[in-house]
Amino acid sequence: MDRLSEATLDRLPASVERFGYDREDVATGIVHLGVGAFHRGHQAVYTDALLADDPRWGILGVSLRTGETRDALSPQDALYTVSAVDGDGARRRVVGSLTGLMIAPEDPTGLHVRLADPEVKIVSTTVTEKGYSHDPATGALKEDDPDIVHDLRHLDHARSTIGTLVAGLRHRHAAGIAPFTVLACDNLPANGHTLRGLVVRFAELLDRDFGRWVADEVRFPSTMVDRIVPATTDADRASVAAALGLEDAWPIVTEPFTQWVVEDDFGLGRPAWEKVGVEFVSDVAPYELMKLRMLNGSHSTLSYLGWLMGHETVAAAMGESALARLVSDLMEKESAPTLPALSVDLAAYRADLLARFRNPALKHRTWQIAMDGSQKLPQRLLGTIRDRLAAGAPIDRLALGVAAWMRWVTGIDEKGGAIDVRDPLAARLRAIADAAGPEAARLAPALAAVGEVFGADLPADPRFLGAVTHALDRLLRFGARATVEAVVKETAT
Ligand code: CS2
Repeated sequence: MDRLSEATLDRLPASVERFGYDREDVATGIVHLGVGAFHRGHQAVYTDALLADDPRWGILGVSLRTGETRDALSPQDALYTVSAVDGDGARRRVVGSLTGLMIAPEDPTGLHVRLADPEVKIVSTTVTEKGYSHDPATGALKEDDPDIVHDLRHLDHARSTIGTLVAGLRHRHAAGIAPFTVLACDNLPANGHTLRGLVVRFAELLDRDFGRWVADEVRFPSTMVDRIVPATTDADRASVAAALGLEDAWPIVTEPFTQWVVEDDFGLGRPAWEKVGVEFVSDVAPYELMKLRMLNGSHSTLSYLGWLMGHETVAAAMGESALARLVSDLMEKESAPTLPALSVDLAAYRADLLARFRNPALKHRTWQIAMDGSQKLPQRLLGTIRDRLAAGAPIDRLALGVAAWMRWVTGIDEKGGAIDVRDPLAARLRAIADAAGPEAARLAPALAAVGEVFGADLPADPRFLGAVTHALDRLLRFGARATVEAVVKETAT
């Protein structure tokens, strides 16, 4: 079968949409760090929709570590298919907004030249929660992180996201070119603000004057990003090939829903993304909190518990009625009450989320969402817990979510089999769990003492520790299914 590419584009069936601009006219106004599935199913799609109107904003996709994306997409001229799927079928579109692909470690100098190009006005990031070299509980730069230590000494060969951004800014500063805007697009709390703190700190450690320039001149708008984009499978590749009549080595399969709320604070202009559905606001924080606490908090809870019950996908986990009820109640009764006032109907938002989780066409693995929990828990569940405790409100369901994570990181499932725990702290968490043994009264406080996840306040709060220990005890004794059923029954009002 021939490959999707510029040369084969006109063989696409009419059922597949395609971009309506000449790619020769497209300039590179954006460099994106972390050109994974999420970026290609979200920002690159919004951008694709407006390049016909304004060709200044093509995207150079950069991988900071491995070359898989470049190797898959370069032979197809950086074209790829996005399929939006649900129970009614699939809508497919070939996206052309990537103007090129680079792998940072292969050509750091070339990347820094591109970052210094005045045509580049925005540098955006989706490098996952663990890609920011920060302490998730405080948001501070981990100055002893080996990549940060390396990058402070060898900025020309920067490995980290922060080092790469600073290398680009430093070249611009030296050449008298106005800085690009840094656009954070990961699920971190106050993502732009957090990234600003990290970049400014790194720049100050290099040189105080340069640090001041970064603090004064560079804009870091925060964003709320939302689209469920599971990892692509071989079955996805096969169904896309069948629909296209052409091979696409790395298609994206996602849901129809998409949302992007962005703080309108760009130093050198921006694409008119509002024409294609992006919401520009002056303060993104309330949207971000809503999304992280409602969607991601329940997504993680659903995934740990669903996986422990033996469900491979989110949709299958939602088929457990008690579990579906638990996450619905978690959103309604524990997360929503902590959110600031917003002109969003939270009951409708919750109902939409439950329907999105049930999407039968998405094979979103619970294991994928369970990954990197140490980096996700603070903004998904622990902030909500802090607000609930401050209000003297109960935290039973949130505590069960945290306990399910603790159960997961022990690395041993309910049948005694191994769990493939992927987390930057996996080895340390496992060692703590092994030393404590399967006794909730020892295990819960030992894991809660991991400061970069729980801070100093939560482990010292008997209400938090009591609720988590109780939930973990039940999970260890009776298993996830019986525990979820019992909690749902007890908390029903
Ligand atoms: C998920 C998110 O993998 C995860 O941890 O919770 O990637 C989720 O699918 C997105 O945030 C949805 O916008």
